[in-house]
Parts: sequence; structure tokens; C-alpha cells
Amino acid sequence: MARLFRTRSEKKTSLWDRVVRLALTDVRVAVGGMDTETLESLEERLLAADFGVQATLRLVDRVEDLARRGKVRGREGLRGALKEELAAILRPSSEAFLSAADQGPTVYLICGVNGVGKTTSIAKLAHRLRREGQSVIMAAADTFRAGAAEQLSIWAQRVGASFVGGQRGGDPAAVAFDAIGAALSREVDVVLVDTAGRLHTHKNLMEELQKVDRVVRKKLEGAPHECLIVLDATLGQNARAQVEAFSRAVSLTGIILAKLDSTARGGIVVSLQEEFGLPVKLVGTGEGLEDLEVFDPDAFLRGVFEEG
Ligand SMILES: Nc1nc2c(ncn2[C@@H]2O[C@H](COP(=O)(O)OP(=O)(O)O)[C@@H](O)[C@H]2O)c(=O)[nH]1
Ligand SMILES: [Mg+2]
Repeated sequence: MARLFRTRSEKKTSLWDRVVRLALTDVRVAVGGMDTETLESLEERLLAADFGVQATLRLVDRVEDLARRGKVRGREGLRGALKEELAAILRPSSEAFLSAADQGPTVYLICGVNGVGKTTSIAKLAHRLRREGQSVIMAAADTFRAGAAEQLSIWAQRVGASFVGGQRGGDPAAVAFDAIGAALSREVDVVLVDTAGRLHTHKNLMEELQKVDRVVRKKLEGAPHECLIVLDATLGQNARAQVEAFSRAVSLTGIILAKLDSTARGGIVVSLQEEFGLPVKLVGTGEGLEDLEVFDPDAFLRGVFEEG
């Protein structure tokens, strides 16, 4: 299943053009107009575009080193060196398709703090899977917030997915358990588990997430096939603390970067990859069902380094 994630070359470029236009403005400013004189300010500009300290230092060191040793000359040479180094950081994303079960249902656990875009991203993902001909169960393991289950069930109806929920204030792990049970008995292809947004500093809620994860593992061997953290691209470097905290609770396999359309500072993609080695798998580019893209590092680099 999840075949659609193996056909990236076929995807529409128009959405990417939009990502580039919207999200990479500052990133392009950072690498544009680069020459030896402006090398010093490159550091500042990369930081301003949310590349983060670690990735920025790596990039600047590398480019400076090459320039000092006379290996690169002129603006094009410097840009080429920067592009190569960026490609090296983003390389893990090249293979970052979503994993799927060889047999039986595929389960994706979706986590993240409140308001980052979890439920919307799940709806978009379900929509794409449905269009691919996959059957989908959306599981509302967010039993905490009033209206959360209802919001998810409305999305489920819209995209033609099944819905499994539980009692308000009930056990989220039981919802995940039931959803996988339903998928097994009805031979449903994919289960998307929406979890309660939680402050990454809230210990009890983090323990609850661990329990959901544990129950999923017990119920179905090999599950969850992905444990994705949703991050809000506009939160910039705050995302780091979230990844750190959730990584301590569960084994994250990748990132859904939502709201990339709402920031010009798309360098966060590079920052996260460099610091956590966690691939950005999907990016959210708007509030609509169609606004989800598979992250394509090559398109990202083309967007950043194209003149314009
Ligand atoms: N512009 C934009 N808004 C988004 C995107 N993803 C989600 N949102 C909005 O962010 C808000 C919170 O989304 P929601 O999915 O409820 O977040 P959750 O609390 O993590 O489940 C909603 O108003 C969404 O419409 C995106 O990719 N772009
Ligand atoms: Mg939600």
C-alpha cells in the first residue's frame, strides 16, 4: 500500500512552486547574492531563515573552508558548495517514503502538541490514501479535548474513511486498540491514529502517549509502521524542544511539517534534519484537503537555488 508515496516523480510541480514561492522566500534571500564579501553575513542570513545553529555552523564552516583552500571561486562556486552541503543534510529525506505493512493493516501514529495541525494533516493524508483506492480508518485517540472526536469524524465522512472513537475522557489506548481490531476484521488498509495534543512538558500525557504506542505494538506486530510528529513550521526553533520531548516518549520515524505555507522561513526543514536526523516526510501547504505534499529534497534545493 501507500503506493502513492513511491511515485514522487509523477507528482504535480505546481504545488511545489507554491511552496517555493511561499515558504522559501527568506531561504532564497539567504543563499542569493552570495559572494566572498557576503560570506560573513551568510551565517546571519541562514539563522534568520530558521536553519538553526547546528546546520548553519556546518554550512558556513564547509563553505568557508572550501573558499579558504581556493577550491571554490566566485559566486557560482560558493553557491554550488552550499548546495552540495545542503543536499548532504537532506539526503535521508530522499528515501523518506512512508513505510507500509507487507500484509494486513498499516498503522500510523500521529502525535504533536496542540494546534500544530495533527487532525488536519490526518484528514489530508486519509484523502490522498482514499484517492489511491485505500480503505482508511481514522481513530480518535484524542479523548481529551471536547469536540476533537467530532472534528475527526466530520473529516472522515468528507473523505470517505471509517471512524472509530471512544467515550469523552475515555482511554485513548483503547480507541487505538479497537481501531486496529476493526481494521483486522474488516480488512481495512490503513489506520490513522489521531492523538491528543499535549504540552511536551506534561508528564502524564506523555505517559498516556507511550501507553497508546505500547498497546498498538501489542495488538499488531510491526505496528506502528510510522510514528510521525506534526510540527508547525511557523514555530521555527520551538519545534526542537517538541521533537526532543516526544523522542523521549516514542520512537519517532519522521515529521509532518504543517503550515509551510504560512512561513517564509523554510530553513526549519534543514535544521530538523541536521539536528535529529529525522526525515521531513510530508509538508502541509494550506488548510484544504489537497494541501499536502510529499517532501522532495531535490525540489527544495531547486527552489532555493533557482534565480528568481
Ligand atoms: N495555513 C495552514 N493552516 C493549517 C495547516 N494545517 C493545519 N492548519 C490549521 O491549523 C489549525 C489547527 O489544526 P488542527 O489540525 O486542528 O491541529 P491539532 O490540534 O494539532 O489537531 C486549523 O485552523 C487548521 O486549519 C497548513 O498546512 N497550513
Ligand atoms: Mg486535533
